[in-house]
Amino acid sequence: NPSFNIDSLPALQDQPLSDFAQDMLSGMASKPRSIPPKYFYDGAGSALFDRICALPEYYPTRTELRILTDRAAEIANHIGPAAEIVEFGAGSLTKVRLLLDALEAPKRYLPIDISGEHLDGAVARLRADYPGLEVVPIVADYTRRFALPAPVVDGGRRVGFFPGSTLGNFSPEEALAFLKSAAQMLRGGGLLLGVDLIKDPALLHEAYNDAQGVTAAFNVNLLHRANAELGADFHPGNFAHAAFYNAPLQRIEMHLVSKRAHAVNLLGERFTFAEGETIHTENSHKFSIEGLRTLAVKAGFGIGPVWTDAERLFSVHWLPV
Ligand code: AVI
Repeated sequence: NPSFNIDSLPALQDQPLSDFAQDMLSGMASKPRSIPPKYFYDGAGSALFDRICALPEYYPTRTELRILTDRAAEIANHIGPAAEIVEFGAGSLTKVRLLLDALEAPKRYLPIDISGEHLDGAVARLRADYPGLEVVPIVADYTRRFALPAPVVDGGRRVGFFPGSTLGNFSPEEALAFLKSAAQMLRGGGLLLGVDLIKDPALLHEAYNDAQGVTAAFNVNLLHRANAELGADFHPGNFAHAAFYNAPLQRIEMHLVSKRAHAVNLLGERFTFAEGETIHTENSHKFSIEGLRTLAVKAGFGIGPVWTDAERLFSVHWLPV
């Protein structure tokens, strides 16, 4: 065919792989296998996470909300005037409402989240309820470098908000790197940071092994996502949810355990699984108040007050910078 032109064909093999594709390939090729937890949060995964937050066993969300509700005035007093709030991993934008109500009229709110789909709906609801507030959603992976718009007011203080103990999903090195870059971004203001505390492992076990199996569905959703977005052929029924407390490392670990010997095809590669072999999908580190403060100081923050609940399940720290 004389009109055939190879340059007009889509160069499939030259197309750059998405971050998810690259991280899945390297995670399946490594031993032990792993998938970074940030990939939990596609549309379906974010909705499952919202259901986890409402579970009777999952104490962190309601405990942190209670602390923020009960101590809002005191917290706002320590934070002082803030021109804008930057929230990392904003999700459904529920907790920030407590801050917006308590702080002295912030002008702008910058919610950052990896899931654009989830953020859009939440932003529309927030705008309707706070008509005077400028809301600028940023769809970004805040575990990597990203840029913030110029400050809304010259010399206006920027306050960071990082609730939910998402810091605990980073490795200790990643947590330090994140806090260092947050300290630079927030200089002149500070960070309001919520982290889960070390506690009775039985309580932790229940929180990550709920009776309704929502956490299991959240974990297995990673495989559905890989099938839908990368054309993989995971059979989710071949994997079981496992979550346990690793006491020496002070973290809950989540894994997907292969129930039988089988193989999976992913982006032209074939990966064999032995029975009992696991894919490590998440670490959720638990902190002591002193441990968190040491980390914050290493990253360049000062130490402000900390608020906890009566049972000392969860902690909210004000870290000025
Ligand atoms: C978002 N992150 C703090 C949750 C946690 O507890 O580590 C994610 C989660 N994984 C299982 N349940 C909830």
